[in-house]
Amino acid sequence: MTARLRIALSKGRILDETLPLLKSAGIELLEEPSKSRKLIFPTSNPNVDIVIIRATDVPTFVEHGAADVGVAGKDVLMEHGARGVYEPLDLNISRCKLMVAAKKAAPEADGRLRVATKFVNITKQYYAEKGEQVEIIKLYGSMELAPLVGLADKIVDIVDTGNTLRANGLEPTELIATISSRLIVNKASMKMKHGVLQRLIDQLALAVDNNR
Ligand code: PRT
Ligand code: MG
Repeated sequence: MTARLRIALSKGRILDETLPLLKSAGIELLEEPSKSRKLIFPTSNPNVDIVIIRATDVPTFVEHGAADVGVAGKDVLMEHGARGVYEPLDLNISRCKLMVAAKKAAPEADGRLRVATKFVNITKQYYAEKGEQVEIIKLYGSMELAPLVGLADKIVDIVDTGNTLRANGLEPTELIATISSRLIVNKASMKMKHGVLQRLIDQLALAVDNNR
């Protein structure tokens, strides 16, 4: 008997860039998720289905075994902690940088630096390691707005082309980490479904190499 597998992905760039990799492992969606309100999708492999959830929820699903495997940005994994999952493969997709940014030619803040971000844990750790006391302001999106309206001196955000920063008169000041998306695996699944998971990891690794 072949073990059943559930894969957790998020809509958008991760789904778009993971599907071709899964295809080379013989796993294809049977319907277009953007045209559906479903959350669980069957695939061309009767033993595999795909759940499509928020990017930040992927580590939670995999950690608790609600999905056996998932794909998540390293930023999301760093922020989540992701201690409860294996991270066997860098898929080398959805690449970007996690950066500190500020208004162009902004003077250094007097007093305690205010940093707006959705990456509260990463930001705390980054400034703690620098030995700098900062006030972190948690936002859920549109971080770029914060320096423009005086909510914060700096932001910590994802940068790809830099167009979003430029369009808002901001510039990157420090690199925190280079980011790509990773395959993550539930620890119990890795033991219980080792054969089928190791085969999937090997097939994906081959597809990643062919993309380089
Ligand atoms: O959008 P939602 O709130 O549902 O979740 P999410 O933003 O976490 O998901 P999604 O799909 O936007 O991103 C998934 C993953 O893709 C992230 O966790 C990153 O690892 C990776 N990734 C790669 C990016 C980008 N590139 C990216 N450009 N994530 C976000 N962006 C955004 C960024 O937040 C900023 O607003 O694009 C803007 C910057 O892009 P440039 O090209 O203007 O610099
Ligand atoms: Mg987004």
